[in-house]
Amino acid sequence: MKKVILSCALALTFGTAAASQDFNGYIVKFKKGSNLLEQKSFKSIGNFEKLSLSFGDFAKLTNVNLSNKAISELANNPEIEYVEPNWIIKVDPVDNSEVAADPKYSQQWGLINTGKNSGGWFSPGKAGEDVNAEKAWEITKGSKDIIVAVIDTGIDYRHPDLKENLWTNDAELNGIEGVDDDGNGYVDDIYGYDFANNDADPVDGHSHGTHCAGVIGASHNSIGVKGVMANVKLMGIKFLSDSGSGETIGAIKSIEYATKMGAHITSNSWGGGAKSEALKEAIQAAYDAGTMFVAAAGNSRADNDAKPSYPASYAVDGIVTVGAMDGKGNRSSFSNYGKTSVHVFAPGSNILSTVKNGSYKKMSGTSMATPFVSGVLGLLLANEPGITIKEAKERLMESTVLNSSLSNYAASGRVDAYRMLMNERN
Ligand SMILES: [Ca+2]
Ligand SMILES: [Ca+2]
Ligand SMILES: [Ca+2]
Repeated sequence: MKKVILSCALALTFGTAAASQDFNGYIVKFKKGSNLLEQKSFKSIGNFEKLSLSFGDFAKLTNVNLSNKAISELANNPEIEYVEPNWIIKVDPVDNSEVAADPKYSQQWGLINTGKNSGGWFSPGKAGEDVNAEKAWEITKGSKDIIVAVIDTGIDYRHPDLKENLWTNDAELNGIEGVDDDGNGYVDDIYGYDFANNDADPVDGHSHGTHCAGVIGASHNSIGVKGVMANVKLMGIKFLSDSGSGETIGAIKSIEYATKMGAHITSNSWGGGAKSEALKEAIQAAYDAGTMFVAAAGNSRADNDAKPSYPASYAVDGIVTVGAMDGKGNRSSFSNYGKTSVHVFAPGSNILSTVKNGSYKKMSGTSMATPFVSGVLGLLLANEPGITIKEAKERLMESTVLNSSLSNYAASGRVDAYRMLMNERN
């Protein structure tokens, strides 16, 4: 009886999803001890890429077009836990302003909103509607002990404003070319990994990931912009291609890599596809290992309480979902919201940060609000080593400023790094 229910549910998911959501092949989860993958008859179904993850044995099934009946049969195999589509995932859409921006701190209203921040593509804001970074920096500017993984389109790790704050895998940095020096399963992964192209070079050919990285941790030096954290280690994990799209399976591998390599926080400015059990399990496994998952609420102007947006809406405690606000402290017009499912708001309109090839640009999106929160949480973890991620999420949410303009849109309000560090609570 259980199997019938399962396959019905599966068919339903596929039926509704296929109409609106793209996917590439399938993710298969095997039950413990299954040796199906070794069996010849099973291999004839299609091309299986075996994946042994910390939370189970999986395979990515590609080069095959399965009928609903074939999928049901597969799902009903007693050695298979579930089969689901390998969704296509994209960077949250952003306004890619081509206007060259002068790299000046005075334009970074999200850090310190004077109400007069200038710089071309910016309408006057309201003083104080920011994450209160300058006051927070009197307490801490971060620490090189904190690793924040940017899971995105990669990072321009040669960017003069980022290169001092990059995570490196020292065993590989000082190791032998062509050899997996630290035995983590990946050869020459010095700055992170590229799961879009399956190589060890997570350089950013898009700019979205580099922009997020700069919001978190651009150096406080004499050039360009400042990150929320002056000191941090940024891990570059790429699963979104240079055109900005990727697959669920790449997201899963990225989260597993970040967790394994000791990231405290993963910053996730992407979304798309329908629900994936395997992706949820990856986020849960990261949480169980002590890694926080900060997620963009999405840019569809939609209510996530009514219609879930993934990965932001998975029911995993470690997820912090971030909406975007503008320089006046109002919800950015594009931002998703949710009285229960969106946890906090942060600056996300007209955000100046680093982009590829050593440049700077303004972008807008919940994609930009997300790294603000990753950085703010990084300050807390740096200042209070040993704080649990559950406590950190509570501190973040309970110390927000409860703008009336945001009160219908989130479980709390606008992030305030200083109040959070001072343990001020609502
Ligand atoms: Ca390695
Ligand atoms: Ca090596
Ligand atoms: Ca700088």
